Amino acid sequence: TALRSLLSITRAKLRQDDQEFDVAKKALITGITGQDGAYLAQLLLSKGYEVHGLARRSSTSDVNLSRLQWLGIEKDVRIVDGDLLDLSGLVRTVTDIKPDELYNLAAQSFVASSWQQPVLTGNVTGLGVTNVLEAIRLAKPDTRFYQASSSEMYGLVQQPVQSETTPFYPRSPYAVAKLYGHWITVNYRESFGIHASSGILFNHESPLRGIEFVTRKVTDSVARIKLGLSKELRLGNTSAKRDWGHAKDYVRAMWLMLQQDTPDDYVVATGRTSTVRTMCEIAFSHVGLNIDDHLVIDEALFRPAEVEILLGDPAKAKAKLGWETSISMEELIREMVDADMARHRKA
Ligand code: NAP
Ligand code: G4F
Repeated sequence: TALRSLLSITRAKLRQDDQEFDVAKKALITGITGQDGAYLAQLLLSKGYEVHGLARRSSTSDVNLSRLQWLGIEKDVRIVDGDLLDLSGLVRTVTDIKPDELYNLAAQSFVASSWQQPVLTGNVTGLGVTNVLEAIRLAKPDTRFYQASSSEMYGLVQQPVQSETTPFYPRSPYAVAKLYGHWITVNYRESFGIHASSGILFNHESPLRGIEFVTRKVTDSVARIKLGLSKELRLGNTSAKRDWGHAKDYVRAMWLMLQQDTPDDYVVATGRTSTVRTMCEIAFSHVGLNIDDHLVIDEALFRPAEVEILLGDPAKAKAKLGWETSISMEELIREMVDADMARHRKA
C-alpha cells in the first residue's frame, strides 16, 4: 500500500511538472496597436508567451493592426475590445484572461496634443492606470504589472543627468498625467503588495513610430523630399535635446523588469543626448541632402512649455537587469529613413 501511494504521488507530481512546463505564460498588453505594443508583442511571442492585446474598437475598421502587420504577427496575437476608461470591461478582461503579466502601454501619448485635450489626457494617461490596477487588484492580484512611465516627468530638469532619484517637474498635461500614473503604481505596490514596476523610459523610436513625433516626421519628410514628393520640412524648436534610443531595445527592458523577484522602478535611456537639429542632419545627410536647403522653422510648432533637455542615467537598469542599449541614434535614424523611402517607393 505504501509503495502504491508513493507511485501515485510521483505520477501526480510528474503530471503537475508536465503541466507547468507545457502551459505558456499569458501576457496582456494595453496599447498593443501602438509602437511599443507591437514590438513587445513580437518579443513575448518569440519567448513562447500567449499574447493578448487590448484595443479600441473603431467604426472605420475593426482595429488598426498595421504595426502588427508590418511585423508579420497580427495573426499570432489575440485582440480583445477594451478601453482604459472602462473599468468594468478591464475587470472582465483580466478575469477572463488571467494574465501572468500585464503591460500597461496605452495612453494619449502625444505631448503636443495634451494641451488641446488636457482632460482626456488626464483621464486616459493618468486615471486609466488606476483602472488597470483596480482590475488586477479585484480580479487577479498576483498579475505582474508594468507601467509605461516617461522621462517627460523630469520636465524642467532638476539635475543635469536624470536617474530614479531625480525629482520630477512635469511641463505638460501629458507629463502631469504620467506622474500620477507613476505614483499610483508605486502606491499599489506599497499598499496591496502588487508586483508593480514602472519603467521611466526616455524617448525611443523606430520605423513604427507615429508620424506626429519629431523623428518620424523628419525621416518621412526627408524620404518625401528625396523622392521629389515634397520640398520642405517645417519644425518648431530644433534646439531641444533628447536621449533617443530604439524601441526594440526598450521593450526588452520592460520584460526584464517583470522577471525580477522584486518590483521596482528603472530609468531606461542611452545616456547620450542630441539636439533635434543634429538628428535632422543625420537624416538629411543619409540621402545626400543639405538640411539648410529644406528646413523651415515655424513658430506655430513651438510648445507652450518646453522640455529643453533630457539625458538619462541607465546605470540601475544595467546593474540590476543586465540591460543595455544596442542600437545607436545614427543607426536608428538611418533605419527610419530607409523604411520611409521604401514605403514611399511602394506607394
Ligand atoms: P503610441 O504609439 O502612441 O501607442 C499608444 C497606444 O495607446 C495605442 O495602441 C492606442 O490605441 C492606445 N490607446 C490610446 N488611448 C487609449 C484608450 N483610451 N484605451 C485603450 N488604449 C488606448 O505610444 P508608444 O510610443 O507605443 O508608447 C507606449 C507607452 O509608453 C505610452 O504610454 C507612452 O506614453 C509611453 N512612453 C513612450 C515613450 C516613447 O518615446 N515612445 C517614452 C516614454 C513613455 P489606438 O491605436 O487605438 O490609438
Ligand atoms: O518627438 P516629440 O513629439 O517627443 P516628446 O515630446 O519628447 O515626447 C515623446 O517622448 C516622451 C519621453 O520623453 C514620451 F513620454 C512621449 O509619449 C513621446 O513619446 O518631440 C521631441 C522634441 C520636443 O522638444 C519638440 O518641441 O522635438 C521638438 N520638436 C520640434 N519641432 C517637434 C517639432 N516635435 C514634434 N512632434 N513636431 C515638430 O514639428
